[in-house]
Amino acid sequence: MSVDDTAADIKSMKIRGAGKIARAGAKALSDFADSYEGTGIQTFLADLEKAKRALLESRPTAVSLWNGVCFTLRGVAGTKDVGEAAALVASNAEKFIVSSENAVKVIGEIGAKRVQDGDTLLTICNSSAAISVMKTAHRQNKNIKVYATETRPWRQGILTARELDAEGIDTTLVVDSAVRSVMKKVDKVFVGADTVTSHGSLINKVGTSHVALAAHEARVQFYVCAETYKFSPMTLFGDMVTIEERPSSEISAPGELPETVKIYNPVFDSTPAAYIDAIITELGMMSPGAVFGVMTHQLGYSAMQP
Ligand code: RI2
Repeated sequence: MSVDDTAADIKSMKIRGAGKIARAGAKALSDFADSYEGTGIQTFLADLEKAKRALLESRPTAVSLWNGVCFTLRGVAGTKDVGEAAALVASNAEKFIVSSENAVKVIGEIGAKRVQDGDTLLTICNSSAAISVMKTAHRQNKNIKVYATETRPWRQGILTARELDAEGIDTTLVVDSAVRSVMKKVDKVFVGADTVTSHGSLINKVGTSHVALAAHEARVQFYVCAETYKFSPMTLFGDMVTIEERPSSEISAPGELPETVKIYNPVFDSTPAAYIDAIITELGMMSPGAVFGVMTHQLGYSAMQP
């Protein structure tokens, strides 16, 4: 698929989910490089830069897209000709896609260790990483029940409920405002991540911070399922994460409200590290406080480049 079509599909949320948009970005760059017909390396690098910008501008919050795109273009500026550059883009993209899919599987295995037979779980939105934990626990014959929150305005909770049900998991859909009431029945919360900051806060679907507050109040464990390419290197340098605002039409149909009523539609929110028991990554489970060390020491210099 072309870079412009991929960027448009990410923007319209035809392709959505922090991991999926990162893989789609990597694949679009790989396809672009593969079908490139020019021969000048400088023009190719400039065109790649334009393609990178188009992808990064499609959605601003999930750092996974930024990391996936940057990983795919790593080392390309040092290549001698278009053939070498295109081959590097393709092999980087392939590496990123394979390792990111594998990370979701590993997170499922690590996270499932925290799920006990008989547990009732709760999740918000539609996170492949969080769903991987629930599916893995279920496949290990642990008897679990899951509450999926509807997740307005896009109602991705419907996707989650369908997916869990298809797996044979006992699933209950609740509206977002029921979270505090049902939390009394919940043992553990597993959510996904769009971005994890250097001090261990979570940026995820709007409403996640309410889920975390309700879990904290009810002394329910709150786990974040996040591949390490959702760690944001820019936050090491004090950058704030941009919270995407989407069109008002996603909340209210045209003509439904007087024109004087304003609509505000932020689609992510920030959950402070204090409300997070652990972050489950493909490298293992860690406390939010360990994110800084993992970012700077374990992931190395490349993870720190803004
Ligand atoms: P995985 C989604 O964003 C949700 O916020 C979800 O928690 C997060 O991406 C992570 O999803 P959106 O694209 O990468 O629906 O775990 O706005 O699939």
